[in-house]
Amino acid sequence: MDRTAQLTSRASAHPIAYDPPPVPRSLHVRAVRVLEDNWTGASTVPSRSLYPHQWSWDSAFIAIGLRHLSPLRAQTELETLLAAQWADGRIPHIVFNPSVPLDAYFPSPDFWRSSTAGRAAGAPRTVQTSGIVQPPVHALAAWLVHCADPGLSRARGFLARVYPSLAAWHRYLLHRRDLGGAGLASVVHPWEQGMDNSPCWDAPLSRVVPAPARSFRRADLDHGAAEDRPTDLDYGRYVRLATDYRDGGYADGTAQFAVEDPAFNALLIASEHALARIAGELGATGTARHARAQRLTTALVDRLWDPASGMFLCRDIRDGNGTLIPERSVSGLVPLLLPDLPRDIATALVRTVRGPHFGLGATTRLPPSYDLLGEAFDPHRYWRGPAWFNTSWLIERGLRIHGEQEHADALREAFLDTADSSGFAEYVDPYTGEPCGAPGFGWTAALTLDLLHARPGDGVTSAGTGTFDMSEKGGNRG
Ligand code: 9WN
Repeated sequence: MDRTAQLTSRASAHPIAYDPPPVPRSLHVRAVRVLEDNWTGASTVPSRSLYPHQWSWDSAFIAIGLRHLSPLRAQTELETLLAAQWADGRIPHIVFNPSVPLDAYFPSPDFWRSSTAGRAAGAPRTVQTSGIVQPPVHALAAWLVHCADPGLSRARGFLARVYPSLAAWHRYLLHRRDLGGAGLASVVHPWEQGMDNSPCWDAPLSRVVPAPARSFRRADLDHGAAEDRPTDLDYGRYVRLATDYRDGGYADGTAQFAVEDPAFNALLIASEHALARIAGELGATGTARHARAQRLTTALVDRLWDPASGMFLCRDIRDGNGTLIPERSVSGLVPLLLPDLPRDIATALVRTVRGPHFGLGATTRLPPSYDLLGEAFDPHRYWRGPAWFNTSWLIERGLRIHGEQEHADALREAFLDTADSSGFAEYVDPYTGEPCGAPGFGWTAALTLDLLHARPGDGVTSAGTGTFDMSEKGGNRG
């Protein structure tokens, strides 16, 4: 049976009340092909050319799409990543594939030296990883993967096996990374937040002395256009921060770059709600976790909400005053994902994403990564303007959760059209949809499958319920 037929037969074995729009078979098939091409046997690379290893938040998004194709492969994707977790709880941002040549990606395993430099922090001995992290989408992904086939999940003990790792991961972020002392997690490198060269980092990065250009060789320019990628100066600073972290044994607390970011923390909150659901499925009570997620939401609003901008901003923990960074990034819209957000804040976020700074539904069809009116805006350069598919997926979900069905439907349609017409590009020009970066990108294809096959609101309830009630597909299909 081919995969499309498998999917159809699995879906019909579990009839659901929602009548989804017809799935364009050819788009489904094209997205599946990307995921097949990028599959290594145990995980999925973001891109065969530019990113030939396993990336942390990519794998979480990829698992969310893979669950519609093969729940087993989706479980395996997450299990492979978690097998590289450090003893202190961190999930590394890259798990290196030992069969890929060292010069295929920079920084390579011999830069991070995880098994030696990371020994005190509990890096694994048998697998090489980076030493920084990425946004915690994993518990949310694990729950959604479980919900796609609870019978298989239970038979394999999937949630029981991943729960302790996910709990340790959240503990690491909430304790070791609370560098601002207000309960939120800080990122200590732009790569940790996932939006590498966002203009939000320009001010905190300007205090970092770049590593000399001759001390490293970028591999990304072998595959990507220089004008679409971060600059050499950015790279010098990324290398300096990573080198200092490594040379300090990956111990937390002394980083010269430390930022509280809205998307990173919103994803942590969404994942904490998911972990509560997972605990419930395993027979424990998730009440304490839901309560913690609500406290975190309060901290997020207290620390990062900026009423004047109508969105969340980043807080620079190391500038001497802990000030909000006056740059509008798509990161500041991602908290829309949270059902517990105060109503007035959710309303303001919807207004902002549709207003002149992001232009959704007016000048753009997908939300740009950065303020269209910002001085640093560039429609092609990495996270300084182009539209990305993972953030579009998160905002589509947020719009739906907060009852904005019409806007969510338009964004879903724009996502699917653009993913298809761009050849599942890594990112696109927000005005024209012109493809940029790597073609055949993992999370673009995976999230296409999710938007094609998931029920709207799948895994979450709408706002106002006080919890993330993600039970609609889980719990009773085993
Ligand atoms: C550094 C893999 C990753 C994504 C990030 C994206 C880019 C790496 C790079 O690619 O970052 O981690 O080399 O630029 O910014 O979000 O996870 O797809």
